[in-house]
Amino acid sequence: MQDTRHAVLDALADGPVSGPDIADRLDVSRAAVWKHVEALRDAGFEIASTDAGYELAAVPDFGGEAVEFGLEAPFEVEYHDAVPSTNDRARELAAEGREDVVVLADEQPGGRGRLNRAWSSPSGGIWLSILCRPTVPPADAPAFTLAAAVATTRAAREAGVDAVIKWPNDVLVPTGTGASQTESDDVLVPDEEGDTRKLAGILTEMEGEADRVSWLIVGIGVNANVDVADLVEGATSLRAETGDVDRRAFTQRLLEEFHDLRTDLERVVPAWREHADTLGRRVRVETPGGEVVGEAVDVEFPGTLVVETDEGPVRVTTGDCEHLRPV
Ligand code: BT5
Repeated sequence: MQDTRHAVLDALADGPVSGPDIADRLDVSRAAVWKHVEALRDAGFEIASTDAGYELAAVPDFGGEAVEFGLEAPFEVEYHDAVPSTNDRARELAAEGREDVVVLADEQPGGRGRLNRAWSSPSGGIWLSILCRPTVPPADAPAFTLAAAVATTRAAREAGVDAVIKWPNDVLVPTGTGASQTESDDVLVPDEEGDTRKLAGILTEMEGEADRVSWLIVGIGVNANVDVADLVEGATSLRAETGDVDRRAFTQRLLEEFHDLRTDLERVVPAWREHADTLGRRVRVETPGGEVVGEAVDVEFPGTLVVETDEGPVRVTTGDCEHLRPV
């Protein structure tokens, strides 16, 4: 949101205040104030005009201005009712040299997961991409994926859903029906189906040189106020787990938490461990170099999974991870 519009909105929130008063305070013309008030009304803000002046009466449920209003993180939010993929739109903004912009959409007909897998993104979700330009080497980029997983998990927990993180980027909700872990590891099967359901996923993309990230886009998809029937099998939504949520508040919490963590990357891994469901489990990780099977014993900065295998510890930086359980 433009700075003056932001200031007009803040003045209205502290209202009632007259148009001339706002104009004097912000050193702009009365016509400009009127233009901003009308633009805010068009964006869904209810602005009452009383004898005492203008006053903010209601904030829209969702949208760019709505999320920016009261957001305690320095992001501009570009909202779309529908955009093929917020990550693709963020890439366009990156090419224009922008930073600290969040692209947010209600619906994404071309949502993408990792390795170009399809990501179902019906209307009612929270589909967003954060474009930033951290001054870190590319090798540190995974820490931002972990930070996004922590931020999403914390926002979900505050909304009343017991979310956990599966390495590296899945936010899951346990169904409570799974077999408990035992020491036996004779026969192991993936516990994807039935034991946990996927609530959110993260897709981090970046461009950079050997020693410096140029831009980083963290795409986060949260199945918020959507029916599970409109998602893929094995998915869940906030609606299914706890009922519809205030998407504006949820998005603000997520962005604020992400911002806090990105400014202090040292805190990311300890925060991730707190919510991790992967540590202490038997896992099978499909990596570009082959399959790694063993017990996930730790995560190290910037997001490396340490798997204790029969041949000793193996450090995995990327791959698809399955939690295994004995049959
Ligand atoms: C991910 O990929 O989990 C990353 C998803 C990132 C989506 C966000 S939305 C905003 C931004 N814009 C984009 O275009 N993308 C990002 P991956 O780990 O590869 O998981 C993909 C797999 O999850 C698919 O193959 C399906 O099996 C499953 N899946 C697809 N849609 C899902 C959904 N809505 N909920 C849960 N699981 C889903």
